[in-house]
Amino acid sequence: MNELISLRNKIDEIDDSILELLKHRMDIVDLVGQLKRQNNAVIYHPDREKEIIERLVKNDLGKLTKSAVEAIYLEIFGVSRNLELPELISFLGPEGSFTHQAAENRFGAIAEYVSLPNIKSVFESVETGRAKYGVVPIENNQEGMVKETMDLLNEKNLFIIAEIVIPVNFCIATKVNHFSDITKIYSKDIAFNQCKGFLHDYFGSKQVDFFTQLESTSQAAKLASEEIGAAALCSHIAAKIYNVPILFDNIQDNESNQTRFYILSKVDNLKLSTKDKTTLTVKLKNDDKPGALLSLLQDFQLYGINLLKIESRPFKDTKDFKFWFFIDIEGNVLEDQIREVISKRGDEIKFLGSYLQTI
Ligand code: PRE
Repeated sequence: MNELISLRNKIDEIDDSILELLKHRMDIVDLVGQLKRQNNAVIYHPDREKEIIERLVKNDLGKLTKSAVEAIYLEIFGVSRNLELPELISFLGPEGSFTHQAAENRFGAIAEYVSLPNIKSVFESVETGRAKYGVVPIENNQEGMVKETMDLLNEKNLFIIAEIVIPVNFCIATKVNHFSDITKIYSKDIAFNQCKGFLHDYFGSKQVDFFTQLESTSQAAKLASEEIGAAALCSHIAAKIYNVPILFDNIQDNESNQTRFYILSKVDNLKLSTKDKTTLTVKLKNDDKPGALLSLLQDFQLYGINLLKIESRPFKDTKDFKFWFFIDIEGNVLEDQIREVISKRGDEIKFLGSYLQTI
């Protein structure tokens, strides 16, 4: 016991030092904030944040993992940004959704968040200035693109300023200490489906009513926090919001399930980094003539631009079966070759944003 007390005393001393250093860091961040406000500069700089993390993880990390360093620093950046300018971030809810998790991963736990019921309302909150940034899903690597997000980007005048990729990880959160004490598991249909293997291995002998389906995994976490013996199959963030300990983590059948999200803003926040991506929508002018798409692709080739993604979407305001394209290319609009192609193609192309490429 004496040993525990002495170890805890050491931890207290270290925490005091960490706090002093964090205070010092925040004094400097405050000066950065003052400078930025004077120059009307953008507060959020994902490229600078990435640079800091990449520099730090090159060090000897001891018992820390790279992702632990990243998680700690994303919280610090969140506190920094809030000090520089408190910002409201809207996301596709409900609270505890994977979009909420993506938003928190990027902006930290301290930022102010608002959960909105659909993707359109996230766009509107940013358009009207009620929220500074909006977070919406754009793609799941198992299910494909989120059509509503592509269509709204084409329709509205907002910019993509960053992309976030997070693994779709599920956990079992419960207040009981051993899985055999769990009397009920709450979750949503999709989550039950994506964790069949684990549920079969651990709870295969249970009756059907042991598994109770709800509207959202956050509702599941809430019930797990209230009912004795109950567990939730949910995201990390849902467990965190309702303060339910995680008993099993990463229990999904498919390890490679990932979702990509966009951060939307009213300003384009342009900054050149080492590996950028530019998103465009394209309405081809001569689409009734052979080779219309080929001519665009040839321009990309001519200017040395690598195509990353091309998706077609229907025009909804005509009776024809015509379509436009949602395109990702490598590079930044600040670079000559991309500017030249955009100006050469004229009003065929709508620019949606250049941002740091995470995948
Ligand atoms: C800081 C905070 C927010 C930015 O997104 C990037 C970095 C940080 O905490 O290091 C500081 C800052 O505002 C900046 O370097 O521009």
